[in-house]
Amino acid sequence: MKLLIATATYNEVENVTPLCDQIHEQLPDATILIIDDHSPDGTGELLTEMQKSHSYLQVVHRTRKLGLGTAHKLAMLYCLKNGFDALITLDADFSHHPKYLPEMVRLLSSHDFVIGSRYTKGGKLDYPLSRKILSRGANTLARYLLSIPLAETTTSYRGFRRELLAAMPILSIQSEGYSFFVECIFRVSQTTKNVTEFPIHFEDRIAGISKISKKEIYRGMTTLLRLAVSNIARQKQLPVLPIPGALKCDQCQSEFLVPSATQKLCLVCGLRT
Ligand SMILES: Nc1nc2c(ncn2[C@@H]2O[C@H](COP(=O)(O)OP(=O)(O)OP(=O)(O)O)[C@@H](O)[C@H]2O)c(=O)[nH]1
Ligand SMILES: [Mg+2]
Repeated sequence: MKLLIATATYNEVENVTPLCDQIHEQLPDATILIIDDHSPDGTGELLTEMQKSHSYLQVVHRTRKLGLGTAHKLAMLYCLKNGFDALITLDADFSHHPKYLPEMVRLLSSHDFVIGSRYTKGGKLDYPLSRKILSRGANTLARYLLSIPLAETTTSYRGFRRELLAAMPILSIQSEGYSFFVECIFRVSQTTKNVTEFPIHFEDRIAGISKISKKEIYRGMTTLLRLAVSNIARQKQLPVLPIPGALKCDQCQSEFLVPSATQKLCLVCGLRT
């Protein structure tokens, strides 16, 4: 299986080298894709340097902070465009430990979608109590309001088979920040029933600081309500739009120009036209 392991980074200079090394140790044949949003701490420069010694590392340098959701959307399209059989995504801060990657790959051989789960039997979460309550509440709400047959619905430690990515309405996912993950899993569960989860121990980040803001939490709640309405109304699954390619971005020439609310958005340089 030709595997793509993707992560998004914003100020992860202390984490990227050990992360790449540990992913490579677990899955020596996989390609690693890192999408960096011009991190002020020099993550992007370090990645450029690392590419000289890490032949399996591919990097997309975006010109500014374009959000976690657009980075993951780009990873999904990158997987499809570059002929990978499966995509696995994870955070760069070791909350999603690379030691679980072989189990993820094993489960992907018989499932369209796999998620590393803090809330299934055997899973564990190291957050402080207030964040534990917030996370548990959001997961439970999402599970029941959106009829998702999984205990974990928000974390980004996920595996997708190529066939699923090709069949799901990736380009119709509207969220650009953290709420991308709940919207994405809702569309996954509408596309396939062959999904599974396995327990992980989610450790709080070892290095660097958190980027989640109160605004993102608020956006998460409004996204959940928007999707719940669509679920209750039993809105039909959205059309699967063709993967972009014919049109190139005027500014950076990338082929990752996708529809957004009223305009087109370049997932690489952020130009809206
Ligand atoms: N490219 C990109 N990556 C981002 C952005 N925001 C966060 N990230 C990365 O996304 C991953 C998750 O972000 P975190 O800050 O760890 O979010 P979290 O796990 O909810 O919060 P903490 O673990 O408490 O820090 C990390 O790898 C971040 O570096 C962004 O705007 N752009
Ligand atoms: Mg984190």
